[in-house]
Amino acid sequence: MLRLAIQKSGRLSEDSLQLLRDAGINLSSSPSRLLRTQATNFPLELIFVRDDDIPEYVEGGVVDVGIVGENVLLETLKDVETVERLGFGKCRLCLAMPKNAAYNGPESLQGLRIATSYVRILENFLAAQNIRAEIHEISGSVEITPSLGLADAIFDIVSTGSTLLANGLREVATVIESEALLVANPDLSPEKREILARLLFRIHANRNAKNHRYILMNVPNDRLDEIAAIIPGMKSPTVLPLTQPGWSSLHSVIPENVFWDALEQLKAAGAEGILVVPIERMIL
Ligand code: PRT
Ligand code: ZN
Repeated sequence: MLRLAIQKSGRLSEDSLQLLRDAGINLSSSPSRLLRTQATNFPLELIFVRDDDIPEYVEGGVVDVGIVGENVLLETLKDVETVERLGFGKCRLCLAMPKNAAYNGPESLQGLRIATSYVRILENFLAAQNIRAEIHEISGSVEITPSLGLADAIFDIVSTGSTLLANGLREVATVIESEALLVANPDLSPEKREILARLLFRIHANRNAKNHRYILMNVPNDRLDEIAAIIPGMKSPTVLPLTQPGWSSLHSVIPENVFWDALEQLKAAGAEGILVVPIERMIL
């Protein structure tokens, strides 16, 4: 049995549960009011906690694995292994100042009062830039401190930037980018490692599927080589004869991020009846 900690309620909760659902893992009860539950079809126990506690629980072996924001992990500096970057919960840790304050690089922060919940990350940044500033540790609503006269700048999480804007602040520097991470205790038993590997296999199959499309088209035989060369597939494409003489059906898998460009080129090169189909699961 592998024990996984996820955020009980917050910005990472729904995406963490969705990751498990996409991996075909069913939970024995609805997680909304519970603190722990088990999967019915996979050797996984789920514990719901505050995100700030996850690195410590994973390091101490209270749980085997956890899903936590990189920002939280970097701040807590716990000895855990990052197993996978999960691609959700994306945000950045930024320095922001009142919109009319001058900023000409990190030296503008010299001697200022900076409010943050991320003291350690900020200290490291300032030390690396050789800047001395007064750090004020605040546990929440950091954005409001400049307008209250408590700070000259803030260092906080930003995603869309609308909270900064609403508080009359502007982003002046990004210090780190963050996303949700799957982290593990470094000393997992071989049995737990194996369950984790099975979970990762499913996560990868989903990610690969999301990042690719299946593409089919009809191609005149005399253009087959030219058209096959356009397709940025993983392997050479499959070619099947059509009943109509002189034509073939060409199938391939292409990366999601290039398929629009490829479509235009394929059409221009004489491909017809092009179909692009989503892939449910993909194992490389
Ligand atoms: O109760 P618990 O301690 O578990 O939760 P929490 O309140 O500490 O964390 P939560 O749920 O707010 O965030 C969990 C994680 O989500 C963070 O640690 C980040 O890794 C990630 N994340 C992604 C964010 C944001 N985006 C985000 N926008 N965390 C916080 N914010 C805040 C931001 O600070 C601002 O105040 O949301 C507000 C809106 O942001 P804008 O820029 O879109 O306006
Ligand atoms: Zn928290």
